[in-house]
Amino acid sequence: MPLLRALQRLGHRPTMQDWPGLIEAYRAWLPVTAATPVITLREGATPLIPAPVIAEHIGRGVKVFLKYDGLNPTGSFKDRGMTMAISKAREAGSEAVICASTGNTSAAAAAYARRGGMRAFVLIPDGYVAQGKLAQALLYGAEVLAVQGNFDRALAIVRDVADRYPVTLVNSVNPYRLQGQKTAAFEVVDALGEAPDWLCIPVGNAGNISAYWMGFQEYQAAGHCRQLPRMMGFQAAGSAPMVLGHTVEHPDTIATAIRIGNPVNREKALKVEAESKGGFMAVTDAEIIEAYKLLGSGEGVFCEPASAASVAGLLKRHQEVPAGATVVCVLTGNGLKDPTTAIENNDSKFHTGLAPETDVVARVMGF
Ligand code: AN7
Repeated sequence: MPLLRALQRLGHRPTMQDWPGLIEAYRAWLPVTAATPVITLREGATPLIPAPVIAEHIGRGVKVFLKYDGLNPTGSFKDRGMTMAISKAREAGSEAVICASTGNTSAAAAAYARRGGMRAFVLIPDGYVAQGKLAQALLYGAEVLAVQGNFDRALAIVRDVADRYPVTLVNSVNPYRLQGQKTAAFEVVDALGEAPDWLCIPVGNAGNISAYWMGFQEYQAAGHCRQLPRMMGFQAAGSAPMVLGHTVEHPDTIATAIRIGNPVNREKALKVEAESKGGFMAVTDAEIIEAYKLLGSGEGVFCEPASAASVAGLLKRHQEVPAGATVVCVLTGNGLKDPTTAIENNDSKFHTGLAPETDVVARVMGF
């Protein structure tokens, strides 16, 4: 930021083109070399938005910010991991990638793979992917395979396929994914000038919480922040293996993005919990929807239901937040991903079938 201000004083008007995408922006922190073909859609640099309405619900001078990663090119944080995973796959000469997905990974994998000239195979749980995400995977040119099983089953299959055939696995077991995703923590510290006291984040496969922790730790080791946040991971009550301490055979929640019963990054995430003095907690679908609506109608921020779990969790645990603390809630995906849930869950007035007359409209408005 100081550099940008200095450039502005010299008459430079900042534009989006100043942001080269996260690999170039954080190249020194990432496992790339001059030989890595950078496949980017200029992801990253997402806003950290103050959330005064949520802060007021909590009170005691607590400051709340939303890391709105729904503003990435395909509308979710998955772009951070995918620019890395796809660039490295291309570097290794791969011609096809595969993933299992509750939706967002499939959209990101499809976009980046096609941009890199590769085939993208995506396995999704048949009937449990939000409409916008399916639309994206298809439009980006993925080969979509809907299986009659949940995400966990689909992940087991793609791991098998990637073991046996010449396709690169780009789920978060691919280490380059978490390397890319850790840049979100860098951006939070770059924006605040320090790490927050709490980091609230939705948890499915537990990759993102592990990536954030890696980012905060690396930044602290380099002296970019003094403290580390407590990492607070929130799962949907019907899909809460990290909270229950065991696999959930039949995960269920309105937040289909985190409808995951057997998180592959379980061990990493347990370490994050211990090292950060954080915790995993469950929020009900009703609590998720309340937070989702409050974010929309109170803050003007439209995220998908899974993302709202971070705010639902903060509201649920608000008494434990120290007075004056700074809290960042990660909003992992854009609300436009899942229009069905928004249309079915809101408190807004929607008058239909009105006669096209000024008097009629005015009367309905209450005049
Ligand atoms: C909006 O797309 O697993 O705990 O296949 O889409 O790192 O798994 C999505 C996960 C949170 C959970 N918020 O992140 C997939 C997929 C949104 C998500 C998560 C997902 P992790």
